[in-house]
Amino acid sequence: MSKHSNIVILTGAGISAESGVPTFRTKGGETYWEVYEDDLVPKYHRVEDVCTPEALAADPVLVHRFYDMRRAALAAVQPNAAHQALARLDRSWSGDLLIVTQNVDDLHERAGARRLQHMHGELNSALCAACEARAPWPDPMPPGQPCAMCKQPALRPDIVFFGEVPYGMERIEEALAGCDLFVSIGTSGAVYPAAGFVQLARRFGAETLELNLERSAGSGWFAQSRLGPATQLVPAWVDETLAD
Ligand code: BV8
Repeated sequence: MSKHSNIVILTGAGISAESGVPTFRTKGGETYWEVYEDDLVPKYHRVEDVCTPEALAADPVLVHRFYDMRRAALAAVQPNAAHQALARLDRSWSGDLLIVTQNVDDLHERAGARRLQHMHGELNSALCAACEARAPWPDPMPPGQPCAMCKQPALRPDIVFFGEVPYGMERIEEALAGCDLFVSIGTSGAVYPAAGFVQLARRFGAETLELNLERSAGSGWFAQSRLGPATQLVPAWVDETLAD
């Protein structure tokens, strides 16, 4: 890869997989979350049942419990070599760099990444559905928690559900317009607008690289695809980029 100045990196569930954070599963064309509840048998939650505003309105107890379980599971996982390599790149890179993550876990920041945008929200944050105030929230969040700002019993997981607008889109589009390298790590390319970022980057003339365990829905858009586990591919790519 030639020398670059400004880099945008998109990450998905695959970068956290080797930390033990379950990715999506698709069975018979349906997308599920594989969630380990108290017992060791994974339970499958259909995305439509837990990741839409309609699901939150229809069954707040289920949706809050689903996110409580995933938030609690964060205490048992650690950043892996891929998160650490990206944080090292972030610290050493003198050009523009933005890590855009679709993930709602906190593993990028725990590895030390700073130039980071959570476009689908964060497990450790609460959003007030009444006044849109946000607050750090590492604990369980039963439905109806009062907002510290407006006092309404309206706190919800600070998560971008399907049909809601992802966070930081202006910042992301600006970074894509100015980058000369776009790297996608551990994402299936199943969810938009994230899945379309590679096409935007190409239109702006950037070089494009995919690092993924297997071919994804978007592989055809990338100038180069390297297949393998993120904990091997990402540190090697960061070494290569810093040595350029
Ligand atoms: C929006 C919440 C308008 C947090 C999530 C029809 C066509 C096109 C689009 C649509 C359509 N109908 C509706 C839409 C839009 C919709 C959408 O894309 N639907 C899909 C299902 C078709 N999108 C939306 O609604 C978005 N909003 O469009 O608003 C708008 C847009 C722009 C500007 C203004 C307005 C909102 C989408 C956000 C939904 N919320 N999550 C949470 O609970 O997690 S998305 C959810 O799915 C996850 O957060 C994650 O982002 C995504 C799953 O994708 P991945 O991260 O890629 O994970 P996955 O498991 O699928 O893949 C893992 C990959 O890793 C695999 O490829 C695997 O091979 C690889 N891997 C595994 N292990 C490893 C590995 N790689 C390396 N190493 C390993 N060890």
